[in-house]
Amino acid sequence: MSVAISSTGLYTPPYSISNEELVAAFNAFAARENAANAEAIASGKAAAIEPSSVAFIEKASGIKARFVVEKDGILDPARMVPSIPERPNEEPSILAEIAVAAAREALKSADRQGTEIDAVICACSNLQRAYPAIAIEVQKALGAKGFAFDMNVACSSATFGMTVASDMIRAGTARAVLVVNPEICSGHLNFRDRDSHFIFGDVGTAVLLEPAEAARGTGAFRILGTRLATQFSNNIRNNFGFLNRAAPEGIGKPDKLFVQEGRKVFKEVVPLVAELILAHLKELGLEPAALKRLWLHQANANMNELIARRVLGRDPSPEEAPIILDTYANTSSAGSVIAFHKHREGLRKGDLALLCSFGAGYSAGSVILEKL
Ligand code: CO8
Repeated sequence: MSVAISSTGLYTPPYSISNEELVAAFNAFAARENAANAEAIASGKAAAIEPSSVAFIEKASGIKARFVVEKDGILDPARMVPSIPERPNEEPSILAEIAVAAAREALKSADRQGTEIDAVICACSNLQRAYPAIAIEVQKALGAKGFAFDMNVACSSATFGMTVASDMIRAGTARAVLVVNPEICSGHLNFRDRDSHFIFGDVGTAVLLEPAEAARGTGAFRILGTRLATQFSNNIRNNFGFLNRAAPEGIGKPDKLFVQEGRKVFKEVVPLVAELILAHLKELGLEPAALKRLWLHQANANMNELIARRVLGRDPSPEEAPIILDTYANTSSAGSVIAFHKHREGLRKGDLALLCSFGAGYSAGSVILEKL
């Protein structure tokens, strides 16, 4: 039996922050800190915080703006953290809310009801709480049957989630599986860190998987194969966790947020991903030239160009390897799903394409698709 992606859904938060706005807030924060530490800086005991730059951000990453669930707190130089009030347990949690919004769009475009779903996987890089699982809250909100669970493989959560869903459908564990990817990256981004303050945005995506013969969506794709890879690295790390309270001296330190060695990540992940894709194509007996579209993880525009070039053996056209990070920034696991959601027109029945993620872990996932 073959499995298909029958539809997708996207929730885009209401606020966008341009590079100009973000850099103005960062530079106001830096000026405040430098003024407060003027003596230490003058005596060489502390280093001044260097200003951020719009031109640098755009050139180094391709990012021009990002969507966020809350904007004022991020842009307040005295705060630099989104302001997201806690909600009573009786109300939907924000992560479930944005997952449900994306899921409803996916259900609608596949002409399915929530009751026809028998498994929900919430696959994302930052879960709001330890338990109960966000996925179970989403399952209840949609009136879905069966079971639900959360999983986290950072930026590769969506492709790993799709692999699990596809395998479960083929094994008969479930029939229609929703994989949701709610990513509130602004909650784990250090907006006071010049090296990374521009990288992430918030979003929610959903992918509905079913047996290919049952797929009703107009933009459905058969999954020809999935291939996953992981390789341990400390170059992208976040030490936030339940044991922090057992070592209170570390609470609030920068390592409890997203931290990376961006250059090393770039250099090490590009070959890892290109090799994964090429090995996957070979395993399926397919030529790289047969790929009509590459929906790649959206972390860095230059990185995507390099990966696409290594796979295709030539420069990709903008249509072949669509970029959405200019307006969404890096949305962790949701990035390649947004690219797929927004840029899958123009393909004909039988055309081959690739959806691919890569990120912390390191982790990478390749999903080879055929247009139905
Ligand atoms: N403004 C001006 N100058 C700057 C800034 C800035 N904001 N930041 C750095 N610079 C300066 C540096 O100081 C440096 O100066 P000098 O040359 O004098 O030392 C110079 O610019 C160059 O700095 P870098 O070498 O750091 O810059 P790069 O060209 O490497 O670009 C990038 C930095 C854009 C971060 C790039 O390295 C990159 O995109 N790398 C890949 C990153 C990647 O793919 N990461 C994946 C992580 S995502 C993931 O796995 C999900 C995790 C879970 C999500 C968590 C949500 C928060």
